[in-house]
Amino acid sequence: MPTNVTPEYRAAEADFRKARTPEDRLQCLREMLRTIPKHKGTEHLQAELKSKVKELTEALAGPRKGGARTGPSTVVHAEGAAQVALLGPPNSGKSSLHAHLTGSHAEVGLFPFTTQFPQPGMLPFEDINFQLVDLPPVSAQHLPPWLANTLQPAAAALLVVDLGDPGCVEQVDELHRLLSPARVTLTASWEPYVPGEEDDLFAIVLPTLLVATKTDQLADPEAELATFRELTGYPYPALAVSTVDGQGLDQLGPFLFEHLGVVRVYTKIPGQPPDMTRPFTVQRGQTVGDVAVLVHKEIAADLRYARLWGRETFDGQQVGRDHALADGDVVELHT
Ligand SMILES: Nc1nc2c(ncn2[C@@H]2O[C@H](COP(=O)(O)OP(=O)(O)OP(=O)(O)O)[C@@H](O)[C@H]2O)c(=O)[nH]1
Ligand SMILES: [Mg+2]
Repeated sequence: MPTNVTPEYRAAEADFRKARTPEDRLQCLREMLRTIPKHKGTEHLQAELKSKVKELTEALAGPRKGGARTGPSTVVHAEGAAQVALLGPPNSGKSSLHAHLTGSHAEVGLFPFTTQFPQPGMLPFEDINFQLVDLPPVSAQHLPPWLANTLQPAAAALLVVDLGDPGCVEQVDELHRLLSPARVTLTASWEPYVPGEEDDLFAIVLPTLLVATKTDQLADPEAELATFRELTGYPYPALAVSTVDGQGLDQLGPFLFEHLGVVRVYTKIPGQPPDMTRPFTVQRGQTVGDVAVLVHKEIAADLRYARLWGRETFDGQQVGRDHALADGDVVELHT
């Protein structure tokens, strides 16, 4: 944060860090631009804010007929328990994986650069879904200018690699080199990332799972995966899969559920049985107050207490808004 900023700017920046949807982020960016002190020391940040506003405005406006950009939208609104982006070199099997896991009709090609635009799809896991976003390859030959913007709502990434491709080590190195100037960092840590006041405002930090594909073509997938990890030094947790024989595919949902710390919360109305069909999802550590916000903003504002049924509480226990929830909890919100 620049020095000598007004409380107004400070608040706008804090809101920006918390904003989850592209629309909210754009609104916060505009407010930051309006309230930032206009002097030499902030010129760089002002310019950056302006370019981010322009980028996001254009992305949200979508492709225009006769405009410079054509094709589907590059903004994918997060849905389900979390959004997870598929990143990887050309032809590594991202779209095949997407199609198998989500039932999407993501185009699979014999040749690299088949996918050109983001494609969302839902991976079902028990009674929730994860949103997987298929993406074009990350390669120096063609890097979509909108990629970082599209990755913004993602909570995590799958780094999809074909270990049978002799160029895979170089390609994955290149992918990291290309993401870095776009301020996208892949990390092996799946602990929730909480940005501090001094952290890069526009950084995107994605917990990453290395997904080795096409294992049906490898003689000894686990050994080749171990060699790849040793050679590259990439510390990501890893999973070996094949869309041909199905290896490993059923492990992805449980991995995401566990590592993203998903907590399912069921709601009930006083005197009625709980709705066990559609849970709200929060992250481990989130509270009754956070669920209330998901149910309804007004309920959240007027919340007095909640009654809770769950594995870690006695039935009907009265708790406050700061009570942290556990997976499977049933809550009754009282205003
Ligand atoms: N044997 C085998 N082939 C696979 C597997 N997954 C993908 N393929 C093949 O690999 C090729 C590329 O697959 P895609 O899913 O289009 O790869 P992609 O990463 O989406 O490619 P781009 O969109 O160009 O980046 C296709 O010929 C697929 O049939 C797998 O698990 N086993
Ligand atoms: Mg593809």
